Amino acid sequence: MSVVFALATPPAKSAICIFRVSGPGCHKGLKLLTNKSSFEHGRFFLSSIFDRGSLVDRAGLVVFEGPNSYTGEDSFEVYAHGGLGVMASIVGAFKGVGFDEAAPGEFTKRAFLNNKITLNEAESVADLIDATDERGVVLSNRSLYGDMSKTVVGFAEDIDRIRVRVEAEIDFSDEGNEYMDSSVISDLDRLIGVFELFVGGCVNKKMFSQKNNILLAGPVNSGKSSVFNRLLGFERAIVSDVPGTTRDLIGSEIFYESSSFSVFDSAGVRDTSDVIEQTGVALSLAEIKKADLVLGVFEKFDGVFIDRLKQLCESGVFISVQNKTDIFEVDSKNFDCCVSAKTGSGFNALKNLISDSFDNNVKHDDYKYLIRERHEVLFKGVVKSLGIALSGLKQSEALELVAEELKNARSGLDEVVGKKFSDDLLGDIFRGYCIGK
Ligand SMILES: Nc1nc2c(ncn2[C@@H]2O[C@H](COP(=O)(O)OP(=O)(O)OP(=O)(O)O)[C@@H](O)[C@H]2O)c(=O)[nH]1
Ligand SMILES: [Mg+2]
Repeated sequence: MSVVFALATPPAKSAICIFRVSGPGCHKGLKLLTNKSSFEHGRFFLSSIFDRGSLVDRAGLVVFEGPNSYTGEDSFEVYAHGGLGVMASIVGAFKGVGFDEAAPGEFTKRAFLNNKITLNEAESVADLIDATDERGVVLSNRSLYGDMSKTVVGFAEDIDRIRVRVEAEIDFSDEGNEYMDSSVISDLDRLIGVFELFVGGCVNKKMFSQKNNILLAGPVNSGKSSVFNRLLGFERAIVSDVPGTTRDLIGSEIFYESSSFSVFDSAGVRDTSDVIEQTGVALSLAEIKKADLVLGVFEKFDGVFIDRLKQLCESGVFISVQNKTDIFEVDSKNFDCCVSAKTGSGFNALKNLISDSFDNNVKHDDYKYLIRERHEVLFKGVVKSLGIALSGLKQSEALELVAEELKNARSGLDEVVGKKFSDDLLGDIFRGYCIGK
């Protein structure tokens, strides 16, 4: 393994930047960079860093000795001043002592290859970094630091124990003895039940992170773009008094309390002869069907229009919002929420409504672990193999086939934790990581 380095913080001007370095021999390189002959391990200290004799920065350093490090290798971290010039100079200094630039996810990949973490835990590291709200953090942490790997390995061992009993059965029958341990069937039945319960407690990241799409829809000129901007806290969409200003979907993220949402502004719905606007309107109508939450923005009550939007809302929740309450009379009888994008009045109530509607929708406490598509496919395969094995046992089919299915099930679980993996799989998993993780 070579010595690799990477910037672990974004490549932008900041108070400090952090570099990570890992690989056998990296401490030798650090001696050249610092002119020091030894280091105290696991303790923060200050040191000058030199590039071929000239001072680059006086920085904080922590040195780790393998296997007691993130990667399991000798490694160290540098906390330097966060200037772009300093960063470039440190990169030059590292290259000068023969360190190589790390690939995305290289540190976590090494941690996996050095048995510091399982493959699904390595995946959870990326999921934790990807998480944009508290729910994602809670679930990724459960997969990363909880007992998910241990549970999966436990199931694999339980399957093995049953397979050993089935194989003993095969040996018995080879010797002409008829011996059927009926508890094998009930034990496998019970195991399948417990495993299915475990799988039911897992939520696919794809499904989970696709939630929380909010769409602003309604008639032209009702102030959708103004409400959108006010929700974001900055001027993202163009606002004008010309009806039909917004022609396209405009998206952004909002963070409220511990949640984040994707919000989209859309073209006002009206009959128009303008071809571009027609396309925008068609897009709005299509998006209403897909959104998790539609905020129908109106100036005044229009029951027919509101009903039309509600009907289009196939899978999501609909909230009717009256805007421009600074110039129109507040109509709280007919609207779920009354706001003024101009003055900001009513926006706390609107944000609470949004937040509550998702809290009711996505009960993340129902789930224990955040998993990926790869895990879901493997878990489904395991359930299928166990089911075939069970019906094989019940119908006294060839026990060799039953043993084979149990082996397949075990192998699926091995792939989840990474006891079995291919280079292609590792490539696919780590390609999407941040540099420096
Ligand atoms: N008085 C008042 N005017 C508002 C308010 N919100 C928006 N407006 C005005 O209403 C006009 C239309 O606002 P937009 O936000 O562009 O409305 P829109 O619904 O996005 O319009 P289209 O994209 O054309 O469908 C602009 O002149 C805004 O300044 C409000 O709360 N009070
Ligand atoms: Mg608009």
